[in-house]
Amino acid sequence: MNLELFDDFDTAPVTSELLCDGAMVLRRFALQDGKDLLAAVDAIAQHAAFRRMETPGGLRMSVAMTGCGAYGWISDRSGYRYDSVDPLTGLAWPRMPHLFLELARRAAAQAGFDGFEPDACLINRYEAGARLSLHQDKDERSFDHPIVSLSLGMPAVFLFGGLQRADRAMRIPLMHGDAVVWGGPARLRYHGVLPVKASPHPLAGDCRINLTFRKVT
Ligand code: MD6
Ligand code: FE
Repeated sequence: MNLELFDDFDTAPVTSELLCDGAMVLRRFALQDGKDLLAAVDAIAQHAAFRRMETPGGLRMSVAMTGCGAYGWISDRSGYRYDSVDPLTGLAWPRMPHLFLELARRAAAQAGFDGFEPDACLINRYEAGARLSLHQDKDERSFDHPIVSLSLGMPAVFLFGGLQRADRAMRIPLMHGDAVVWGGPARLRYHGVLPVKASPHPLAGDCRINLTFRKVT
C-alpha cells in the first residue's frame, strides 16, 4: 500500500532552495492561497487597472502592471518612482489585502528576514511573449529590507544574475505558488524574466501574475 503523504498537488510540502547568500526560492509557498490571491488581484484591478507603462526611453513595457498598498511603482517618460497616487485615477492605490501582508511577512521570515513590513505590492501581469529585461530593484529608499516575490498562473523562467549587468545569470523556473525572497547581500542583484510561453493555467488562464512586496519608505 502506498502511504505517500505528499503525493497530492495541494498538500505537497514547501521546500526551500538557496540561490546565493541572501536569496531563496520557497517552492509551493503560496499554493494553497493561489485562488484567493488571484481573486484579490482581480478586485484590485477593478480600482487600479493593469496598464502597460512607458519607459523613460519611450518604449512600452510588455508586462502590464498595477499595485496596492501605500505606494505604487510608476514608470513614464520622466523616469521610475513610487507614488502614493495612481496616475490613472488620481486616487490612492487599493489597500493591501491582509492575506498579502501575512504571506509576505511569513515568506520573509522563513528566508531569515524577520520584521518585514511591506508598504507596496507591485502586481505584474504577463501574457504569452511578455518579458522583463535585466534590472535592479533600486527605487526604494533603503536596501535594508528584502523583496518578496510570489508567482501565480503560467510558469516562467526567472533570470537571476549578479551585481553587474554583465554577470552570468542563473535560470530559475518559477511555477504557480512559488515564492522568491531576497535581501541582504543579494538585494541589488540583476534579475529579469524570459519571454513567457503560452500554457494556460487552470486558475489564472492565459497569464502569469507576479506580486512583489517591497518596503519603499
Ligand atoms: C517577476 N520580478 O518575477 C518580476 N524583483 O515577474 C521581479 O522583478 C523581482 O521577482 C525583485 C525581487 C523579486 C522579483
Ligand atoms: Fe525586480
